[in-house]
Amino acid sequence: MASASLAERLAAIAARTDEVAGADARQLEALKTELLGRKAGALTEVLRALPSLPPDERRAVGQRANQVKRDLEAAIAARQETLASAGRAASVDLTMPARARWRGAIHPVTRVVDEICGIFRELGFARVVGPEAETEWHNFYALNFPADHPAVDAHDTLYLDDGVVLRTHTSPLQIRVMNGYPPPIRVLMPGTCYRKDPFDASHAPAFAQIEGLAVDEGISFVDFKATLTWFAQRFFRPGTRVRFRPSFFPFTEPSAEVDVLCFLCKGGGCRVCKASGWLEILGSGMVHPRILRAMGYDTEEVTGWAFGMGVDRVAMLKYGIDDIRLLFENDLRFLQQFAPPVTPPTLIPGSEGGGHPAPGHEAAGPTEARP
Ligand code: 2NL
Repeated sequence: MASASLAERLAAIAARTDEVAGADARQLEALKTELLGRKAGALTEVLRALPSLPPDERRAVGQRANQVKRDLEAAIAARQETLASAGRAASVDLTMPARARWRGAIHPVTRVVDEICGIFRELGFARVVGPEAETEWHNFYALNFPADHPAVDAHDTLYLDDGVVLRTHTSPLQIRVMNGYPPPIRVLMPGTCYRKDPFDASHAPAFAQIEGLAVDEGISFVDFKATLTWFAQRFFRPGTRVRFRPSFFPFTEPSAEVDVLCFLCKGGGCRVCKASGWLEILGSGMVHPRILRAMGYDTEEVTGWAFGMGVDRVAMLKYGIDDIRLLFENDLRFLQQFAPPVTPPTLIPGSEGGGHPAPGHEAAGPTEARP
């Protein structure tokens, strides 16, 4: 009887399901074609023959055939997944050492600028930035430079055009602030400045400067000395000895250079302080009344003080860097030394002992340089 033979063929097909579990990828493909193939698969042929059965048998055999088909398909899918994950596992070497994380670092000059701005921020100083291409007027004449001052010479200054220079200091920005705002003024101005200088261990044609300016009614020489002394002790260390040495700048009167006691030799004299025992950190003074008057301020009421600092030099002192060119070369081996320390792994309570640190929490050690 046709129905008996269809049921037998179904039973034979169902018995082959066990073969699936042990098949390799090629055998699995062959089994799929042989049993489930659309054209001549054994099961496909059984399903195709169903309409020849009497209705009562057709229903029972049909249900059985669909069950066998679902079982076969599930077994084949499971075997395919097992084979695929075994392939993935074979390509991972779990004994390989972990790759160190690349940690970004803040440039030492940026760090020093941020630190200085942070210290003055506590006193209410705002941070201001401005143009690097400046008019000769803002860069020199508004600052009380005489026209025959050597700095105005094309020998020292990079001229972009007639009357336009690459700023040689950040002071022109102070002029822009005083021109634009009434007192009280408390500003800090970090920025790159340019001079026709050689590029050697102690000079660079582009350098970082930071200037500070305080202008208000009744600002005195005492405010000036006290603020800069407080700053030096915050920036270097508490108790740092500070001295004000008389000096000259066209834009301040009186003017002073500020030194701190050499923190390397404690004043005894060494290579870094050139045997003087003191380190010069900035130039400063009371803003020249001629500048304040040109800004329209009444100098009977309004006074001010200002300072300018070479940030490259101070960063070099702070971090013991002996060649300014290192600050410009962007050599990752140099910059990596300013990366923050690796965060120690966080222990989850109860997980102490054994196990490897999480990725990114490897013990400190040489870090692979990967930009
Ligand atoms: C130095 C000296 C200094 C200033 C900069 C300044 C700006 C205005 C008015 C008055 Cl608008 N002063 N700035 C004052 C004294 C010194 O810089 O050796 N810098 C590296």
